[in-house]
Amino acid sequence: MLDGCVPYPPEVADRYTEAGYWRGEPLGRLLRQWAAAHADRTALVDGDRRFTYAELDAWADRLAAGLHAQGIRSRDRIVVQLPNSAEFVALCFAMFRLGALPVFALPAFRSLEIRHLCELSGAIGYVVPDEHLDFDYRGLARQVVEEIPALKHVFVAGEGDGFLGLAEIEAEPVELAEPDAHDVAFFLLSGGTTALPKLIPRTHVDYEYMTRITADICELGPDSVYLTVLPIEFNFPWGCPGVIGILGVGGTAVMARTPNPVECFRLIEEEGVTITSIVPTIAHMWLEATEWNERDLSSLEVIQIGSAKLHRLVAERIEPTFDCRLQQVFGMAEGLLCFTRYDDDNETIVSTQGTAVSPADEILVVDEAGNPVAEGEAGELLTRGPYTLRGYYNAPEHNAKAFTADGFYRSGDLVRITASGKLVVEGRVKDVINRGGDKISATEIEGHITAHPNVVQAAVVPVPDLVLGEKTCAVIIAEGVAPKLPQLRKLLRERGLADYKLPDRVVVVEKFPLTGLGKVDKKTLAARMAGAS
Ligand code: OOB
Repeated sequence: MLDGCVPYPPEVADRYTEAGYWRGEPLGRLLRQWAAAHADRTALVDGDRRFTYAELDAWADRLAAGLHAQGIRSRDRIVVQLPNSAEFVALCFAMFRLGALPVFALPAFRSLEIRHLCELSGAIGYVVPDEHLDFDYRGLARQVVEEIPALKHVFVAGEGDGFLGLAEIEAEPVELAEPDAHDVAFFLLSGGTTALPKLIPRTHVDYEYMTRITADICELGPDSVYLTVLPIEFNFPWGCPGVIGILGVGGTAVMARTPNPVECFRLIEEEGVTITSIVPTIAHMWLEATEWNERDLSSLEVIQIGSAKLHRLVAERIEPTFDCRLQQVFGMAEGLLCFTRYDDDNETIVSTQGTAVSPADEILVVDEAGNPVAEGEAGELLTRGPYTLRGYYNAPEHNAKAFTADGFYRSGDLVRITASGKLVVEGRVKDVINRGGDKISATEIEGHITAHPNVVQAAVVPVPDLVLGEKTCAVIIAEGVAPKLPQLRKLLRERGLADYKLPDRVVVVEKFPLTGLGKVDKKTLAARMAGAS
């Protein structure tokens, strides 16, 4: 495995292979097989462009050859920041064939996050769109290239404007050595318990297994049509079963540029979408939109909802409003997925996050001392299994804390298991704000806020919000004139932070409540802020 990654112990890997979970085939080869089986079926729909499996397969070959001709080699890292698009899929499969490693960056990321990802991954390349949602990514690329000398290549999906366009580098397919299927295929990003995201190496075999088993649970087939609503770089739309899962069964993935119901409902009607995955905030927005919607949404068979706590009242409205199934999904980029199942009773579906998708997923619920809690009690979720990472990339110190000695990942989520064995998310022990499914590290934001000359100390806590579930509240102790919200947001934006990370509220206090150990007592502080709204 790539240096800096933690491999699965050999006896565990053998067990997963013998059980048939891991099939030993790299993702680039799998697309070839899918294309052979479904050559003329539609693989991707992106605006008015449609691509058959044969076309996608050939495109990936041409792009792989082009990247190779540009000097990109196996194990080279490339930060990929593209909107939901056919290019993203073709580029990823091209890189899988080459053994080069995409590092998934969210389109919302700005210079600070991109610089961090480039440095952390040792990337030599960066791929951006020309423009997306009124933002010119070539300007961002210019800024990043200046600051990161290791970045030798920038490719642009669309008009290069001084950079090479992706379409320009395509070349006649060449013979390429296949990567090892047990090695890293790409990097996902962690939801930010640490100040800046960590890289999650996902292997060809682990990811293929996860997409296959979830496609099976969702009963996907060649007639299934998946609508990609969430940013495609998220684990949820990419592989739970998402885009890869649908391609594995010969179905069609349709790209939505935004979660806006006008766009998404039109695509559902026009393309006969059968399945999609969204976060609770979007579910809420779509429910409201059904009041005026005139589109025919009857093709929808299931809506998967996850990434943040789904309020029971919202959950209860999904099936009657959309006349389709609701599937609750609890997941993480690190691995473990829990789904409710189609044949679960209604109560289970509206009030739990179901059960793990693989029989080989191991789940422990432990107290603060690391001991298993009594049945039905809440505790921290620890997990390991055939598609859960064993360590973040190049992060030995963090890994020592984030994993137990026997390889369980400490999720930082507080959960309980019901008498019938279903998982229910109760809260978190990690210092993260879950803003409508977007994960924000409190530590990261605190660091930036204290850069303001008049801020002595800052503590960032979640406050409840009807629509987003949680919003970000920055509590500060100031010296002299305290900055107001617009000033703080401006400061953070100038420092290169993504917009979704900017605080929604600022509250000035004289002092923070402290724990017995003298640390800021965030629980008490969050409760006070919730009361003060
Ligand atoms: C998904 O992945 P991430 O990596 O963005 O975030 C993971 C965290 C979990 O540790 C948990 O804190 C929270 O998001 N979460 C939920 C949840 N699903 C995820 N909290 C409450 N209820 C849920 N249903 O968010 C993700 C990855 C794959 C599939 C679905 C979600």
